[in-house]
Amino acid sequence: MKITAVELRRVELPLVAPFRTSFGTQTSREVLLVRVVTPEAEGWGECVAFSEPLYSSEYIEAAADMLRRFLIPAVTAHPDPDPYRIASVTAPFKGHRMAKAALETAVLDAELRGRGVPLARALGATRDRVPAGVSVGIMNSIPDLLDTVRSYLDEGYLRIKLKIEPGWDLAPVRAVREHFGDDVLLQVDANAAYRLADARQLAKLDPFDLLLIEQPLGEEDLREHAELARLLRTPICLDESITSAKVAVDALLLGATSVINIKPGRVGGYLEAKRIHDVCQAHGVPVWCGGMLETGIGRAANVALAALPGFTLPGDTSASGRYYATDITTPFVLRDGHIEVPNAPGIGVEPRLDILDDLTTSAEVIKT
Ligand code: SMG
Ligand code: MG
Repeated sequence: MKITAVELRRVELPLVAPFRTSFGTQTSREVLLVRVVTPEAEGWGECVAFSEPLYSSEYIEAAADMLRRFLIPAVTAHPDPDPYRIASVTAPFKGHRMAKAALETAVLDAELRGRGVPLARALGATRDRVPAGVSVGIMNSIPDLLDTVRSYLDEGYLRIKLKIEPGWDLAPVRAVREHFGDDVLLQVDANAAYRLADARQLAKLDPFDLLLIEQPLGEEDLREHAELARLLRTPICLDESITSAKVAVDALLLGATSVINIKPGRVGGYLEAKRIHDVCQAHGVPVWCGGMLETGIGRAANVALAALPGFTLPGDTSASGRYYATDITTPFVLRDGHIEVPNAPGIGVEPRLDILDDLTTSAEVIKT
């Protein structure tokens, strides 16, 4: 494989509605895209880092710097930067998994397009559509929340995830259960907003039969999550803490988690994400595909991953319209509560260049 150029492009898309979590409110999404050019094809990768290091330590400006100064030079200097070799080429540079994932995905996309192979097939997908869940932000009031949940259920979403934080946990869960019943697949996500001392409060969620509670404690609190798991009936599902297949195995063996949210960006790419899927599947541990408000580029790849057989719970793989009035690819739509898996080569979608150009805030091409 030969890479002739790599483009780093930053775009900004307004969100259809503000999205509030325990760590902040977002009204637009700034995205870093990586485009890899080879003689045979072009490939795209979306870096899932946010503008600020509030979800995790990574942020867009750092990812761009990392790519420009270290990752792209190392990969393009390699005589044969095969996608399956990228992770070992970038391994000497510590951390920055979201930056690494974006580059690996772009190279993988280019390679698969060159060979005419869809990403879903390359990863071992067994389905042509995936069930869609939706993540619902913290709202100003319970009536606002109920209106929002009602409209998502009306659209056909098959699972609701409520963002929670201290002061917004029991009341929203109770209200949603009371209004929409016990059959709704319901889970909550704290984005690390609690401490082990909050175990009693979190145990009050037990009677509501939630699928899981996502990342109640801090990213590095594996032992505390294991302790908390012993105090709750609701299964714990780690998100932020799971940064690799190795950490996933450690967390499972410690009893810190019994379900895993797989986000390819957080773990360094789709190949590592598949490893987590494989080890979880072998041990009967359910996994689902997380979301980072991706554009159609990142969403296409996530949906391909979510079509693997071990993804037994609906993911945060919502339709494009949940986030953006205008997406940079043909929008993903909800049909019967499901999203179709792209079956064209590579990630299977093309950016709409006119829209992409309109939303671009900066671009740089690194020639090799
Ligand atoms: O892409 O639908 C999406 C967002 C899903 O809640 C979501 N993601 O912790 O799982 C998570 C959050 C991280 C982003 S919050 C701005
Ligand atoms: Mg989460």
